[in-house]
Amino acid sequence: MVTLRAAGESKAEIYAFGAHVVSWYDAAGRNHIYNSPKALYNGKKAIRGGIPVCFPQFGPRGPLKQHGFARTSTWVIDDNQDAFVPAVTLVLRDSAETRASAWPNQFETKLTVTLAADGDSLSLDLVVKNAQDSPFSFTCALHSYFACTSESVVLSDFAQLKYEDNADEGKPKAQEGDIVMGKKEIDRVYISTTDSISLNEAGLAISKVNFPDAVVWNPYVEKTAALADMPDDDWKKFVCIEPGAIVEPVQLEGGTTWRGSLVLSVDKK
Ligand code: TA6
Repeated sequence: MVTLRAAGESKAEIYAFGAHVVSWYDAAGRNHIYNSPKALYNGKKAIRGGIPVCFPQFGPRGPLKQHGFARTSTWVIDDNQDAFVPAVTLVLRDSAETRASAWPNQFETKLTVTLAADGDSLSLDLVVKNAQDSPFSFTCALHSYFACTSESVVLSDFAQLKYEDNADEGKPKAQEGDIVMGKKEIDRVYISTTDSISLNEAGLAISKVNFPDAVVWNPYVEKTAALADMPDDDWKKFVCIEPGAIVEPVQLEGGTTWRGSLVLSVDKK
């Protein structure tokens, strides 16, 4: 695990397994990331909570296992780290195992996590390089579990947007007004979303670049009871807002690079 530190009580912790951010404490010492106390850290199962990197497949949208192999692979720390900046770059490259998978492409994926000097912002930059001559496509998301009281969360940045309702057989729908969380299972892929999203209940500003879609998820009672690695009541303690490139797979020409960014900031309004 890499720990980044900056002003005040700020820190961020990232596991090499999955390049998985598991905490971000702001300068005042508030952890904005939810982690399940029943998460497994066995190097096999994806860690429940934090910010799983879903790549090269989001969800069941393709031939790979749910959310692809990136979150259950061990990434390596990139060589040229600047020890004086609270940041770390982790790298995942194709391997015999991935080349034998149903997504056999040559790639190099990097995740750079940067803690701002004042500790009140954390950014994640995901860079995917096509390391072969032929093109490939992928879907991805930063599956962020934000610590908050889900029953108090109202999201106002999705009005009028189209979404796929995965709590209702994936039916295409349109969002009317605010999303009120904590009343039922919410599992929606919002399409062509705004790049600034406010999680007011948690005092968090979420901004994204080049992630056209965003998933909003809270499993509520029944789905949470079916999760072995989450306490039954913990649906009350988080909302997932997951910037992603999901509905339209990214088509990447040989030798080219795709980049998506997520910046989380304490909302100082
Ligand atoms: O958050 C969107 C989603 O695809 C949900 O459908 C739910 O399955 C969630 O991801 C968690 O997936 P996981 O494989 O981590 O249990």
